[in-house]
Amino acid sequence: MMGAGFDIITIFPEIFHAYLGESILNRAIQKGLLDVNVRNPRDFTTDKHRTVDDYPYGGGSGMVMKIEPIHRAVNTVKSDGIERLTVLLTPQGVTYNQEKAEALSAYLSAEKRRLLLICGRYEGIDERVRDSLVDEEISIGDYVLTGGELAALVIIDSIARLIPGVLGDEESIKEESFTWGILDYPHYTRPPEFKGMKVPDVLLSGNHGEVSKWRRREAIRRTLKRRPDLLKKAKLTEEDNAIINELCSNEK
Ligand code: 6GU
Repeated sequence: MMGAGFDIITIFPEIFHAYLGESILNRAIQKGLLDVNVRNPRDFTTDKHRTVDDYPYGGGSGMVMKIEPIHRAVNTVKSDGIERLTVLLTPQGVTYNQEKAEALSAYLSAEKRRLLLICGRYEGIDERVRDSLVDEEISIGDYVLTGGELAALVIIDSIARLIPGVLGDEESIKEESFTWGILDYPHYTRPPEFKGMKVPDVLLSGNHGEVSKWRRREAIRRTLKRRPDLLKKAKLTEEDNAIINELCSNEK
C-alpha cells in the first residue's frame, strides 16, 4: 500500500463504515490509497453476554472498558508482524493538529507501516491498556466526546487528504503548503453579483499576479483579525511581514 493503512479497535464499527463509505475517502479506498481495517472488541469476548465493560474498582459512577477483549483484538491485528504505531484516542492525550497529521502521514508513507487506533468509550479504559499496548495518546481538542470514534475519523481524514492522489488536485496541496499556518483567503464563484453583494473586481480581472497578491493579503488580514496567535508559528516571507505592518498601522 503506497498510501496509508489504519487498524481501528472500536465497539462501533458501523460509524467507520458509514463515514468511509462516502465520497472522497471511499474513492481513496477503491483506488488502494487508503486501507482501514476495523475490529470490534466484542467479537473477542468469551462470555455469553459479550461483555466489553465492567464496574470500576474502588467504586464510583460509570463503566470502564475491560482489557481482555481489547488485548485480544490488538494481538489479532498485530499478528501480521507489520510495524505499527499504537494510539489511544482519549481526552487525556496530546492535542492533535496539522503538524501531527503531517508527522503521522510521513510515518505511514514508509512502506508497510500502519497506525493502530484504539477508541475509548464509557467513562474510561482500564489503565493497563495504556501501560501494555499504547505508544501514544491523542486528543482532538479541549472538549469531551462520548468516545474516541470521531477522533479516529478526524485523524484518518486529515491524513488521507495528504496522500497524493486522494484529493485529485495536487495543486491545492502545494498551495496549502505555501499558506501553511495561516487561515484561508475568501472564495467566490458565480454569479458576480448576488443581492447587491459583489465579487471583488480583482478576481474577475484575469490578472493572476494581482489575484495571488490579493489572496495572500486577505489571508493575512483574516489571520491577524481572527487568529493572531497563528502568526507566531507561520511561515512568513518579508513581503508578508510588510503586509502585516501595513495592516496593523492602518488600524489606527
Ligand atoms: Cl480522542 N476522545 C474523547 N472521548 N473525547 C475527546 C477526544 C477523544 N478528543 C477530544 N475530546
